[in-house]
Amino acid sequence: MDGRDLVRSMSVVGSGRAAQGLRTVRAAWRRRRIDAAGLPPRGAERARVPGQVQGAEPGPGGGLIRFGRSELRITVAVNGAVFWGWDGAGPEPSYALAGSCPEPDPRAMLEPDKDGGWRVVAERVTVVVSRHGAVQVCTPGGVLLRRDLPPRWWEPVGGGTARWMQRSQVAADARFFGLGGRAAGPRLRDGTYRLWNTDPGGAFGPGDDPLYLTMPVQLVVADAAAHLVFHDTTWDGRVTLREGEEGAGSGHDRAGRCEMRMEGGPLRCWVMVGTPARVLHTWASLTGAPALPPEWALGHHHARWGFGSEQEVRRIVAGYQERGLPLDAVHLDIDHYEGHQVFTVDQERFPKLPALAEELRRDGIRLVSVVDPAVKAVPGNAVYDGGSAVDAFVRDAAGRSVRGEVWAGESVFPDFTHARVRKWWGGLYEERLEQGFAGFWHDMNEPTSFNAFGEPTLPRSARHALEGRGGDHREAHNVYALCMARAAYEGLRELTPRERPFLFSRSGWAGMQRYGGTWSGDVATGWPGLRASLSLVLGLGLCGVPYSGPDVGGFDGSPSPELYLRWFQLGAYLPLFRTHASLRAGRREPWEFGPEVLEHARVALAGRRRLLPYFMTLAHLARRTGAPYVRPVWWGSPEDRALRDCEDAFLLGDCLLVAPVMDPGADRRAVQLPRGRWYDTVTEQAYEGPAQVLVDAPLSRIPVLARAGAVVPVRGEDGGLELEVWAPARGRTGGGLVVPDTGQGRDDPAIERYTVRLQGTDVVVAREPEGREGCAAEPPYPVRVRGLG
Ligand code: NBV
Repeated sequence: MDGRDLVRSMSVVGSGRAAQGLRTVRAAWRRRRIDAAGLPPRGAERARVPGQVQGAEPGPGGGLIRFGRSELRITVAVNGAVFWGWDGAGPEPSYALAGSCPEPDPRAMLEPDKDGGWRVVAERVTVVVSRHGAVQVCTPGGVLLRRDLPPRWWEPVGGGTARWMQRSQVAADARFFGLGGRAAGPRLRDGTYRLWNTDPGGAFGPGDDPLYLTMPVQLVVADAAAHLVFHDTTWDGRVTLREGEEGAGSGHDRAGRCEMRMEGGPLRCWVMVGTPARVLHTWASLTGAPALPPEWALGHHHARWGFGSEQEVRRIVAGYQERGLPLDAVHLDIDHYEGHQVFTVDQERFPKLPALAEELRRDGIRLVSVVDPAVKAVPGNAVYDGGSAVDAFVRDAAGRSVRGEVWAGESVFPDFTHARVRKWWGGLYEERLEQGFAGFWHDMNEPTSFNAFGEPTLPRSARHALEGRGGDHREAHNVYALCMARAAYEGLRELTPRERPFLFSRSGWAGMQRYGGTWSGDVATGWPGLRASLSLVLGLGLCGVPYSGPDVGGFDGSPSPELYLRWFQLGAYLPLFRTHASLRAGRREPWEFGPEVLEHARVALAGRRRLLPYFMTLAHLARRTGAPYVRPVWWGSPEDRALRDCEDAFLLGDCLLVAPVMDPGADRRAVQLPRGRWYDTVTEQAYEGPAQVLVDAPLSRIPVLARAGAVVPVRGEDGGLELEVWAPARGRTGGGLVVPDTGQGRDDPAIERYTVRLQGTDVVVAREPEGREGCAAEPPYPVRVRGLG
């Protein structure tokens, strides 16, 4: 038992749940016993490398290259992504891919290269394979982006799963991003990052790794180009990164390095090359378009672990209403369950939930329900009985159901890697809809099971269907939450065919954006936690998951009024804007921090409401292009190295640059601007980038700058759509996209395009014609020009 285990078990014991504390000790022993019996002992292993090249066979989009002790399959897909798999691994089956694998690009050819190697030349990338099996990814102009050295496997002598290791080199100037949600990012510094979805078991800060949502996706940004590499294997692993160094003027650069060590699974990967926007577009075309949230989900949410009753919910809602503060959703945590059992309601404390939901909905407020995967293992619990009837729960290698310990007590876990189980689980959301819930918040789905020692999850030997292939938890663990999200999403689509399902999930994996978003989990209250919040949102966006946000104010403890306000101001510009906190944490309502904070929070809330049409536009653009709403400042100019290292500001879409305050006592801050003119959206002062500028950041607001020429769709005073247009710089033009959508239905409104130009001292805004014959028209909304000084 290490120190952390001890803290984990003590915190459960110490929280007054002594009986549960003891059960976590039992659960941990049980887990250990199951694995001792169910996992093959690690015996002698044989190391292997590919060996010398033997020959090659061209095939569609690439071909197969044979080595003495392995073979490598390379295929360029029509979307420009390159796939390669060792030992003959193909792209399917895969949990990440949306639907089936894209068609091979017939233009990509396998050709002999010098020294006995081979190469595949495609439109956006050239892949060169050496005769020993090193794989180089180059731009079409021949600049090297990544070199994968020949991999190495360790195979158990008696047969079984092989571990593998892959070392790679990237440009000396390259920066690493991604790997899922990392608290210490977004730029991933030298260190080892684990790929194993983990509940850190308490509030986390920048030093904690891994967290709930990991994925083997790296976005590497260098002068020559960006590339995204995805190792499509769900197993546990570790990625060690080391940034390169440039030998100033000496010409002796040290390459950046990446070493990946995986406990099993195929050695196969996808690589996409281009600008960040292009790479993310290709990634979304491969793994699926991000689900579109309903408009209300882009508003302000209030959650709380510890809403004791319907009256308490009403009291909080009234607090918002009496003060005229916008509120769009209220989240009910596990305390509204009967004895913490999922898909139940405590009838004493929440006797008329559907009526409460209806009442709130009339005021424009939706109810969101937490949903935990663990099911209390007692006959008479309808979910347990129903699941048992369809053989839904995970079993161990001996065929006994695996029991863990979660909130409700001894629990079993649905095996979401089975289509039948997903179907059954998806149907259970009908009960939630009948209770009046409009959205769903998946928690504890790493999956977490409280164990006093060892890992807080299921035994590694627990069996899973894995879509009929069969396997164990080592392979299924990281996709457990992804499959749970799929179950809910598909169930909701059937149950409410005319609505957009809204769900977000604590854990997940590559491709989870197809079903919804995520949130930070239990981020520690404190200034480092505030920084970690932004890191998570940025990093996840670069992995293709654009909708997320933190617990505003942090999960535990009590933020100072200043910290709470700065968090609130940041949250107001993130996709999921939600205040939430733990059972024992201090209050989080904006009026609990004194009149000054209340007034500033009111401004942040009003600002968010005003920006709703912009957020909705960003949601549509994310769905169509894969571009996250929240982007690093280098998004449009990745070659600007000063921007690449900037982690304390972000672009919200194309139009806005948000510079949150993440240090106590600050009333000004430095902002690294990308090229072009930027206006402070409050003072309208213009700044010229690229530059580092000092801007005012009084307690009343965080700096938000608008790009000259931008068209920002906003909600006007009367609730209608308006265009806020920022004057282009002299000699420049501007423009923007608007997707007018105020709904929650399935229809897909067309994208409207606007152009902006200066005519004398006037700013002229025109709507671009839709068809070829049409002519430019006046915008159908009121236009407000700003920045004319
Ligand atoms: O359901 C209770 C909490 C929830 O409030 C939080 O947001 C989750 O991240 N949940 C974790 C389980 C308990 C954590 C100590």
